[in-house]
Amino acid sequence: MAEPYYLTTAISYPNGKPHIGHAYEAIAADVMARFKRAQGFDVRFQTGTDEHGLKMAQKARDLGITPKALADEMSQHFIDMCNCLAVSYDVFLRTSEDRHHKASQALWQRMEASGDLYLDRYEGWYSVRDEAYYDESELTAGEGGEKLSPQGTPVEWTVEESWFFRLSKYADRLLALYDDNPAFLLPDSRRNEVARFVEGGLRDLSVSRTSFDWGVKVPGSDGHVMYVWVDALTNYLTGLGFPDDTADMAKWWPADLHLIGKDIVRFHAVYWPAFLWSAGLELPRQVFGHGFLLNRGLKESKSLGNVTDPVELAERYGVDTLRYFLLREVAFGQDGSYSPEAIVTRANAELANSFGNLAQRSLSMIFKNLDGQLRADCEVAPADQALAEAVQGGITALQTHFDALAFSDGLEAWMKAVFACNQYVDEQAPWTLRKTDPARMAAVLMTLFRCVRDLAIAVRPVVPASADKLLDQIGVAADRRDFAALANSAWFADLVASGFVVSQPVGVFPRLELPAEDA
Ligand code: ME8
Repeated sequence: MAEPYYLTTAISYPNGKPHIGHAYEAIAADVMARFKRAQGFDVRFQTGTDEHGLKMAQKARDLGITPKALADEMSQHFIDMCNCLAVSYDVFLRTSEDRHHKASQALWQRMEASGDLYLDRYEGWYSVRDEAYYDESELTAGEGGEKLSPQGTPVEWTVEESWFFRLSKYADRLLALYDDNPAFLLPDSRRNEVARFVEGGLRDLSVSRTSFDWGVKVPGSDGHVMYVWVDALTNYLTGLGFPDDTADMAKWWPADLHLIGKDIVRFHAVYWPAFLWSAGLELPRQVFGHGFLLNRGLKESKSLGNVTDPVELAERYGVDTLRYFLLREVAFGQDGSYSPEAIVTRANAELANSFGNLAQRSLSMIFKNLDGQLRADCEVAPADQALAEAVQGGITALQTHFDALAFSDGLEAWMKAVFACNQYVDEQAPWTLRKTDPARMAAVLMTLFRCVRDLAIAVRPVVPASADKLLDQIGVAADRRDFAALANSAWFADLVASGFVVSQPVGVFPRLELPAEDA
C-alpha cells in the first residue's frame, strides 16, 4: 500500500482578496504535493481560510457587514485562486465550519484535562494585524514614537479576563526538540531565531478573549471565545475528522509537512507543539518557513499601490509560466523578488528557448525526416549513452533537491540536463546526418525523443498542464507519467511496438512579450 504523505499550507485570513504571497505558498505546496504523488505516495493536501479573530471582525465592521458574510465572500476568492493556479488540494477547510468548532473545542478540553489551562487577567500588548501578543521588550518605536510589533504593525494595550495556557512549562521540551530533531523546523536560520526566542523565556499564553464574540466558544466558559491562533492551528486536525474519525487520524497524523511563511514560524514551532503535547497528540514531522515574495524588492501594500492580483498575473503570463518562475527564481526559504521583466526573461530563456525548443525541434525532425516513425533498433553510440546519463543524473538531482524543498536547485539541475540535450543536438547536427548517415540521424532523434519524455515527466509537478500537453504528443499514457514510469526501461520498446507515430508537433511554451505598459 502506498505510504501516506500529509501536507498543509497555512490557512489565509480572508479579510481581503488573495495576494501574490498566498499564491506563492499555494503553488509551492502544490508542487510538493504533485511531486510526492509522482513518487508514489498517497498524498493528502490541505489548505483553507482562517476566518475568526479581531482582524476579520474589525474589517467586517468597517465594511458594515457580518464577519461571516465577509468570510463567505473572500474565501471564495481563495478557492478560485487555487483552482486557477492548478493547486490540487484535497481539502479546502474554512474555520467557520461546524466541524472545526467541534475539533477546536475537543483540543481545548484535552488541554484543560492536562491541567494546562487556567483563568486569570491578561494585561499586555496585542497586534490585531498579526493577531499576536508581544512582550514589551519585543516592541520597537515607529516614526512618531508609537509602539510597533517586531513585524512593524501597531499594537494596543489590552486588559481582559482570559484563559491562559501553561506555555512556560514547555520551554525546555521545545529547546530539546529543536536540538534533537533539527529537521522539525527548517530552514536552519528560522530554527535559530525561534530557539533564541524560547531561550529568552516563555510566558504563559493568553488563549481566550472576552471583548468580542467572533470565534470558537470556549467550552463551559460563557463570554469567552478562543484566541484565533488556537483554533487556526487546529485546522490541521479538523480536516482529518478529529476527534471522531480515528481511522483518518491514524492514517494521516502526524502531518509530514506544514508549509508556512517566515512570519508565522513562532506559532507553528512554539505554540503548536506545546498544544499538541498538552493534548497528547504527536507533533508534525516538519515545519518549513518559506521567505517572502516582494514586488521589485518592495512589500506589496495598498498605500504603495503595487498590490498584484495573482489570478491576473497568471492570466497574463500563463499559469505554468508563473509556477515555474516562482519556484525557479527564488531560493526557497529566502525572500525573493518578482517583476514582469524577470518573469518574461526566465520563461523565454528556459521554457520557450531551451526546453520548448528542444522538444519542438526534436519532434519536428522525427515528423519530417522519419515520417513520425519511432525505431527501437538503433545502434547506441557513446555520445547517446552519455546524454542519457546526464539527463538521468539531472532528474535524480531534481528529486533530491525537491525532497529538501530546494526547488530552485532542483530546477537548475533539470535545466542543466536540458542544456546538455541542446548541446548534443548542436554537436550531432542531425540535419547534416540526414544526407550523410540516415541511420545515425535516426539514432540521434530517438535519443532526443527519450530525453524529452524523461525531462517532461520530471518537471511535470511544476508545469502540469504544459508537460501533459507535451506528453500527449509523444504518446505517453496518462498513468505512465510518474517516477516509477521513468525507472521502467521497457517503456520505449513498448511505445514503438504499439505503433505510435509522431504528428506535426504543437509548441507548448510560447515566447512571451512584455506587456506595453511594463516594457
Ligand atoms: O498568517 N510572500 O494568514 P495570512 C510569501 N491566518 N508569503 C506570504 C506573504 C508574502 N509576501 N505574505 C503572507 C496567516 N505570506 C494566518 C495563518 S495558519 C494556522 C494561520 C504567507 O493570510 C504567510 O506567511 O496573513 C502565511 O504562511 C500565508 O501567506 C497566509 O498569510
